[in-house]
Amino acid sequence: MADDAGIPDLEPVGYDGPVGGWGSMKGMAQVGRKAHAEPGALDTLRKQNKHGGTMCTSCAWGKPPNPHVAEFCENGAKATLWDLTGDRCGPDLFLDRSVSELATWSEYDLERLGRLTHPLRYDAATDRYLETSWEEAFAAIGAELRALDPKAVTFYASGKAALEASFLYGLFARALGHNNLPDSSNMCHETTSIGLKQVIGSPVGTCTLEDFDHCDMILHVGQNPGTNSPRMLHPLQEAAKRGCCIVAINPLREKGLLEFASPQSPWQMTVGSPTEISDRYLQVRPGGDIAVLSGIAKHVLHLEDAEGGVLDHDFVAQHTDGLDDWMAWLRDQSWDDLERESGITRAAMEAVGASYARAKAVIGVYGMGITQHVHGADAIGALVNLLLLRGNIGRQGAGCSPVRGHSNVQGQRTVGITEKPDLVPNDRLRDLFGMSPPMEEGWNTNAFVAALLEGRAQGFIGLGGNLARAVPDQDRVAEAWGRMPLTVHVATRLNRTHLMPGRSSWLLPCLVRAEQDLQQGVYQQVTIEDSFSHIHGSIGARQPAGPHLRSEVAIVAGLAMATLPEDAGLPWAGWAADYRRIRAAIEQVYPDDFADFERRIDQPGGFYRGNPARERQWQTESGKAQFTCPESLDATGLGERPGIYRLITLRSNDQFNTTVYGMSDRLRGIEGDRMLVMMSPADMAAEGLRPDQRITLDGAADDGIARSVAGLRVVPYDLPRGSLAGYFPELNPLSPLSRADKASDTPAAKGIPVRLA
Ligand SMILES: Nc1nc2c(c(=O)[nH]1)N[C@H]1C(S)=C(S)[C@@H](COP(=O)(O)OP(=O)(O)OC[C@H]3O[C@@H](n4cnc5c(=O)[nH]c(N)nc54)[C@H](O)[C@@H]3O)O[C@H]1N2
Ligand SMILES: Nc1nc2c(c(=O)[nH]1)N[C@H]1C(S)=C(S)[C@@H](COP(=O)(O)OP(=O)(O)OC[C@H]3O[C@@H](n4cnc5c(=O)[nH]c(N)nc54)[C@H](O)[C@@H]3O)O[C@H]1N2
Ligand SMILES: [Mo]
Repeated sequence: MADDAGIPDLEPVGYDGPVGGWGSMKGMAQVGRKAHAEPGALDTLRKQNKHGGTMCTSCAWGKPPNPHVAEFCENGAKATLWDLTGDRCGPDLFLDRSVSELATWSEYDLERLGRLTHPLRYDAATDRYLETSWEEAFAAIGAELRALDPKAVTFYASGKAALEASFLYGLFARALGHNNLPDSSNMCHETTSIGLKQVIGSPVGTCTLEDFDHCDMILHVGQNPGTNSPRMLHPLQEAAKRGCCIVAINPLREKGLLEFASPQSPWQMTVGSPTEISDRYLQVRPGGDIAVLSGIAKHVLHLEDAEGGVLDHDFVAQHTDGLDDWMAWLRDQSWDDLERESGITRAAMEAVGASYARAKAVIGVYGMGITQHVHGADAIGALVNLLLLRGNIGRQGAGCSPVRGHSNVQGQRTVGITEKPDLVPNDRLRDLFGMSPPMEEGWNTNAFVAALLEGRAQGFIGLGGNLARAVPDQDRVAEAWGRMPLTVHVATRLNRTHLMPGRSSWLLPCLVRAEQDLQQGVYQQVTIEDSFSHIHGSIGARQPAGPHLRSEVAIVAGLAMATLPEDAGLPWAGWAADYRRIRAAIEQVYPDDFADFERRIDQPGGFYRGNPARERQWQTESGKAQFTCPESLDATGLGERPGIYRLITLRSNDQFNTTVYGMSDRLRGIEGDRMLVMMSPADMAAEGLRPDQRITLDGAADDGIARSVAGLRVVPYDLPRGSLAGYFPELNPLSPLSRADKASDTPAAKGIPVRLA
């Protein structure tokens, strides 16, 4: 039953309840039709996330060694079909349309134009992007880059480019003389990179995919698997069938989680039946996670006092630091405060605490719901405090599992995409390549935005992404962006950031991962790292979308050669000719992670680059895993102010970040548009609002800057009172640059203070 886009015929990954099943098949087919996907796309899907195939460009969920017949999900299929569209956005299209005109189009309409096919140069006189040659583009960009102060140049990376291109990109920046390497991770799991590292000494999760087969409790905090990592539904379903207790902590009752949080499993909760579902689904206030996790922990400590035998005393004594201080802090937290800040009843927190005290192996899963807060790192600390009490890190079926976003975002950091020079093996770069890497800290995403707004940013290269739309203070950024003398984008499809040209602006079209990457007559393989620190080979089999496209590796190498002095001594051409040489260089620079790299790529399920925290070696300041006291129970840091709502910005089921596939948020039952705000019926009644009424939201940050988004349709939704939810990137003008996680600078996209205009 393949439809006219030649799509289904294959079952999506294992799960066939309401989240997967026919609904998702339909969603996929619709995108397939809309994307005008090429017939060969089906073959790519068949091999997606399997050994010898292409690794999905959607999320970073693990790729099992024994894949399902179809190891892809609805949204992974959408991403592939979107990449393999038959539509082309060639130079002709720009002849009829000025850049100013295109800049008024929506993300959705722009991306639907299809794949970029030619290198393009912005012509200010006609306000058009015009066809150019690679030679002209490289030479002109190289000359511009040489003329600029390298410290005013930014190289952004958006989590998709594979290890090979990312490694070269980092080297290029350092050879040019800057560490301005912001990446999408700065807006995403930077809180993990800093916060998790502080408490367990590892900047990444400690679990592997197999751990999900052995846990008997999952604390699932602030992550939406049904939409953002649908292949995770399979292990969740298996776990639920086994009787694993799954506790969801989320202000929205997300469909993908509700099904598992239903009280059908044999696990018995301690609280009576009418509240049973919500006891497993803690509908926390935005930013209430520190309070709820601390409340759960408080009850665990109470049970230890009352009954004993709850804490893993050996583990705590041998492996942790700071327990006494934290227990003293926790004793001071009243249940009233914990209830008020979390919006969860004491009974519910105690019920989960009692389950936790009995569970043998617990995994703490989390996502943007806790990382994107002013006290996000403290929320991660609160989750880790709880896990440490019973030694739930560093053994089978237990651990901490941040669900990463972009398919190679974790890997980009592993191979040097970072603004922090102390995360880079600079000595090896000196020894191996004769480089003098800069030692000053560079710009992360927020620092770049601040520099941009102050007129200090002079040149921008984007290896993918749509940065002007993804950052906070979108309106202010849009005004400033075109003032940069140089903007360059390596991209697959047109987006809004491309349409904010600087004086010298270039669009460089690249291959997608599913396409053949032929260099010197040999099809090249690339590698990516998933959320579980497993490295996978990925090979593209589809014909490229046009003869002029180049690989990201070739483009980065081309730019580097055109910019750096010839005697800089880095073998760019040789690297671009044979990616095995890049992997050999990665292995030399990172021997611990990538020993025997080339051979191990062939391992089904990827090879594990290891994680000391999993072995209970804690690379923290104290040398132990750290209990920590949060600065505040309220992760938003907002407190209570009359008339101020906490706005959550999140993803629909029909988008990948700023790439909007359609207007259907199927799992939330919302269809038709994205300019909306979800609100609890009780708050609607209190404000005198009707469903579908259009309202304006004003920003309410106390930094004196006016922010506003108009024309938002009110959608009644089951949310805690005082909170609102709507879509990223449409609501980003409301997100203030001044509000970010204190430890990591991750924008606080989940607790945005707003009021109704
Ligand atoms: N299909 C698809 N897949 C994707 C993406 C995509 O856009 N589309 N994006 C990718 C990327 S880059 C990333 S980073 C991930 C993002 O994946 P997620 O981490 O799931 O990110 P969000 O969609 O922003 O949703 C976060 C969840 O947190 C909840 N939440 C909001 N505020 C709070 C809070 O204060 N506390 C708690 N406990 N929960 C809260 C929201 O209700 C929502 O369920 O997904 C990746 N995968
Ligand atoms: N308010 C709010 N803001 C947020 C978030 C939020 O939850 N709320 N989430 C944040 C998060 S978690 C993230 S990760 C960022 C995302 O920020 P970005 O990573 O900057 O944005 P994307 O939408 O993923 O980038 C999409 C563009 O990448 C290009 N592209 C697609 N595939 C490829 C490829 O294979 N190669 C290349 N070179 N280019 C490609 C296309 O041109 C496409 O238009 O947004 C952040 N912003
Ligand atoms: Mo992300």
